[in-house]
Amino acid sequence: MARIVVTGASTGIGEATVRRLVDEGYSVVATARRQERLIALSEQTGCSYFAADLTVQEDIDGLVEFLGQEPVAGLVNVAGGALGQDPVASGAIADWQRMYDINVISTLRLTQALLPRFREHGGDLVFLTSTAAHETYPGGAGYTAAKHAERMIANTLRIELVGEPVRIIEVAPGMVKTEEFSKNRLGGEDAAEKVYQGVAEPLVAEDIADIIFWALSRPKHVNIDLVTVRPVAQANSWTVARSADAPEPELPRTALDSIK
Ligand code: 8X3
Repeated sequence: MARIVVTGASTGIGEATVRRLVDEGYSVVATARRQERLIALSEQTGCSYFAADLTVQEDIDGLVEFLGQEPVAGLVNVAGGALGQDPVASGAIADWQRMYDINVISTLRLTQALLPRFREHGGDLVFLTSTAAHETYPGGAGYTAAKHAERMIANTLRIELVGEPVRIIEVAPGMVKTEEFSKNRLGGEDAAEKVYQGVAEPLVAEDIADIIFWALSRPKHVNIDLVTVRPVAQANSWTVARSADAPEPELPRTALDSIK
């Protein structure tokens, strides 16, 4: 049974990925900061877990020790997220630094820690970036900068490791309605709800878990470089079809106003 490590496993896409991979017969090691959520997930799915803050090297080392010498077939880097939607002119430095830390440096740390095994025995590295890794939009620069940087880890590794038995897979979702992404970004339920208001069927975490499973389960000589995925109601980061009675979310409009 192939063993896969999934980060960001306490909620949203990470959690859905753990559930899907377990259902598909993988042995999954779930990691995230919130131990109580991991315990519940483990009880429900049978995954194993290790609570870790991936911004802390000691926790990375602890996770590697927990994994021991048993083979690891893959790492799915889901942990990350957005903070704020301020224009560049007033973006909070601390938010930008934190986004760089959780999306880029944490991913780098764990990737570096597991890479020697993958190079020796083969393995899959999945990077859950975002359409924000490919586009930008008013109010988005802190997040898009971090996601572009995370994507460069994947793009560069694919070149550096060419010919080695390591698959480098990027999955870049657009609008996915999850429990926490927009709430964490905008600081509250109400603001988060507006992001999805009037949008017919935003993607859900299970849609992305499905793609991650699909990419991992291709024959070993097939590398899915990139999957970009959005709901039908979204054309790009700033073009979203909403029902007539739904207001445009306030924050992007504020950001647009501020650059006029
Ligand atoms: C989430 C997509 O549009 O909020 O990663 O940047 S977006």
